[in-house]
Amino acid sequence: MNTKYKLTYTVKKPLNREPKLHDLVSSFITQHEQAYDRNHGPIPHLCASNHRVGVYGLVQNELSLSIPDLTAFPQHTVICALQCAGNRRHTMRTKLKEVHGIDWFDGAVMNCAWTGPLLCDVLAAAGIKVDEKTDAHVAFSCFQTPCQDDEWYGASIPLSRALDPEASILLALKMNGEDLPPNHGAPVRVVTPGIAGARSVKWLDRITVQTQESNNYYQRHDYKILPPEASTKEEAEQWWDRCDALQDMPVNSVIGIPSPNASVQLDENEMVEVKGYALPSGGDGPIVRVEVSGDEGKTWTDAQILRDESVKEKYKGCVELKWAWALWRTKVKVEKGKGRKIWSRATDRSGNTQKAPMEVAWNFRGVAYNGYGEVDELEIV
Ligand SMILES: Nc1nc2c(c(=O)[nH]1)N[C@H]1C(S)=C(S)[C@@H](COP(=O)(O)O)O[C@H]1N2
Ligand SMILES: [Mo]
Repeated sequence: MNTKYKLTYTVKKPLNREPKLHDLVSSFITQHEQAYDRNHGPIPHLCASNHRVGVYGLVQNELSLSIPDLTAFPQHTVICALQCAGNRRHTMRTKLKEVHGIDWFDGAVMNCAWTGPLLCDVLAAAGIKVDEKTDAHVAFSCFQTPCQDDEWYGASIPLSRALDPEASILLALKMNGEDLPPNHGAPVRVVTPGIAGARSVKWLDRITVQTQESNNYYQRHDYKILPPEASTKEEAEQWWDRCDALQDMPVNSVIGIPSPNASVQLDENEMVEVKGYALPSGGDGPIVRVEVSGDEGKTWTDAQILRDESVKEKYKGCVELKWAWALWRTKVKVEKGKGRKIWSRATDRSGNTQKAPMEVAWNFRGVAYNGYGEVDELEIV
């Protein structure tokens, strides 16, 4: 363990928190104060002036890159949603069956503008020794602190994805135009658009091109969709090696306004205003449609997908919204009374759409839940 730098929080009690949904859906770009935190260990406060990222493994030239070295590569800005695989776990737990993991509600996601070199450019500088067709992987490691289940934090993605410039995978130095804050990975983190947040390794120390996936606990023993028969920790043991690591996240949407249990006054047209976010599946963005139902799916109304023009102005040259979330709003009819529900259903460019909650398969870790967005226990007056 590196004890040269300040650490905050502990292995036993890492920082894990999510913002209020009402606030989260109020801004297209998530400010870092509003962004969820997910840590498997303490937060290291590293010094940008002596930090280095090593590039090792199946490469022609091993590299040791300082932050100025990373800044010397062409810099790209990508607006993307970064989401914990366990986002919405609470809904899976309450609608389907008990699951194992942090009780995330719908706020373990942020939509930020990330800036830094493309991973593929850094790999090109090192020179890859295997051809694109070989089943190889790019592993990311952080050795700064021990974690709850391993001595270090690591993840990997397929080499083919890492080499694809269209995949927009970054070694991010900036978040929303400013240096990364320590809790989000300063001075450099990986950002893997469309892929589960677990692969976006913070406080990046090393990139390794290898023939195996990362052997870190969080790649091999967590962040997988196990089949429903793996229903206890003991049963899960037989499945970890047989299931693929979760990479692309599924299409999703969530209702942020109104809040559950709220008492909502109908407007002059007897309608309720509804707002939320929607996320495309993996690389299949952007979101093309969001529908909302105030009568448990009998009728659906198309929501308006909101476009934030100021973002185009601020992040010129980065108007591609394929990886971003979509914020949306609409008004729906809901009958007066108690115990009312509103649902949302998103569809992305490739036609992937959400299923009704009861059609979603349960999994032991409660990852990648994407049943309809739902707000319930409303009192409509
Ligand atoms: N080094 C390191 N990187 C990490 C993690 C971690 O615990 N340690 N958590 C991962 C997980 S599970 C998620 S969802 C995202 C969360 O990023 P955030 O804390 O910036 O929200 O970081 C990923 N990168
Ligand atoms: Mo996560």
